[in-house]
Amino acid sequence: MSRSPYDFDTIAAIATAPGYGGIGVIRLSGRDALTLTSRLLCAPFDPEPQRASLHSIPNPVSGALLDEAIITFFKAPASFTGEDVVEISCHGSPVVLAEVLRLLLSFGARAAEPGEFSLRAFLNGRMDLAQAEAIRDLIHSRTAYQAQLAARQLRGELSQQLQPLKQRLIDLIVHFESAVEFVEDDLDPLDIARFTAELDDICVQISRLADSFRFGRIVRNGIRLAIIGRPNVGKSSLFNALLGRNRAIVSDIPGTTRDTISETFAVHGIPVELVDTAGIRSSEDRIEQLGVERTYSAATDADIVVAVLDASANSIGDDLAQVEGFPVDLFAVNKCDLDFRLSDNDLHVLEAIAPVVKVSALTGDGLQPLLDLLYERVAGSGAVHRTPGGDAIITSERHFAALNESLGALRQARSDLERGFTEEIALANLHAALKALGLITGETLIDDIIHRIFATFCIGK
Ligand SMILES: Nc1nc2c(ncn2[C@@H]2O[C@H](COP(=O)(O)OP(=O)(O)OP(=O)(O)O)[C@@H](O)[C@H]2O)c(=O)[nH]1
Ligand SMILES: [Mg+2]
Repeated sequence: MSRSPYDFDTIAAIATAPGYGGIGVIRLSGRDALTLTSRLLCAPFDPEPQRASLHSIPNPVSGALLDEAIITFFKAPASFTGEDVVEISCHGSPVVLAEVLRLLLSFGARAAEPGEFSLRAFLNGRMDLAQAEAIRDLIHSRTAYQAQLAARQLRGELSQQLQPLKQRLIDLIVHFESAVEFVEDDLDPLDIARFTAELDDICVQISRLADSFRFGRIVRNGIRLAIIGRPNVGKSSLFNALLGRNRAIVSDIPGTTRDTISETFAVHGIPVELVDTAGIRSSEDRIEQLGVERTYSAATDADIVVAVLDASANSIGDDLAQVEGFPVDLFAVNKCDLDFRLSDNDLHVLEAIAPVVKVSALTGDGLQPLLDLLYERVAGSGAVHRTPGGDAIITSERHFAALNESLGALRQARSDLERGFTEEIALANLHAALKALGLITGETLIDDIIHRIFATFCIGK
């Protein structure tokens, strides 16, 4: 049988999350996957590939039944890792899973390192690095939109978008290499114009991808939003209304919230850490003072600060005085279900500082416009990337750095050409640009970096 270029030992791990469940899966990958399974079953195991079958797993010493399991065999190379893979679906008992894994290890399997199955899939050419990273991101996604982006990358969207750019760079490199080899004279000015135009266009495409990281970073990391304001304006009520549950204590006693509370929710797929804060006022109460200090820190640490005002108050003077000096991104004028006492002039004053949304935490009115405005504020023009089937969105710092490295080299190559430098000099930068793009898909990564990337995966994946 022909071996893959990477001929590894057989690894085993529990692939499902810890805890109790309907089923729990143990995954084996490597040349001895079938033999080890036969030893586990104390019986010959010669299954049809890609088919699931029911088997009894006995205790090898007493012969008593340990569990009944559905076992699926994926024959190399048509498996996740590209090697022989066996997936043993036991009942989801941590005790049974641990015992089955222990038996497999005692028969000679090795416990898989985090991400080792995906590492093998990558090394055996089953997927490129960007796709393998997408599996990790898909597993760790906190919002449906994050999962959707990861799934698009897993399907190869980013790799496919990079492929034609890499091909165009290769064409340029081939052209220059042959020019260096065969042409005595300098490049024709017409040729230079053609090459610089081609480089410009490649730069535009790479820049577009790199620019998507502005939005991609937010989708990946989320934002922190602090709700601030005077006591009793309805900050905790707004916090609860946005979360959709009564997390914070609400009362008509000013100074109810003493400490910051935070919870995460999603706004159009972006994870938002919402922070409720103590109402700002000067107080003799030491605990309240400490709470207000925390409000200051929360507002400083936040990406977005929403200041809440009371629409039924006679003037905005008090409310504004308390939030003065804070970097307010948005005013939420709350309690709009009551008498609206703010004058047009008050609203103009506010609007001169930041956008204003009228809301009622009590009835829910105005909450959707508030969320839409928040989204616009954080996503900005990046919001256009949300259209399905659009360009790939970069969500990884590593990919962003590689794109920028490639852009830097391309711009250097372009300016060298324009300034009449030799093709050799431009070539060095074109090679560097191509290599940087290859970092994303893993073609030009050194072993050490590859192992560090896969170590961020979970065990069993
Ligand atoms: N009518 C009306 N009452 C509201 C609204 N939002 C909050 N309230 C009431 O206003 C009072 C204060 O609400 P909280 O949410 O505790 O106010 P807060 O800003 O968190 O106050 P502190 O924690 O003391 O700083 C409570 O009695 C709420 O029921 C609203 O939209 N409409
Ligand atoms: Mg409160």
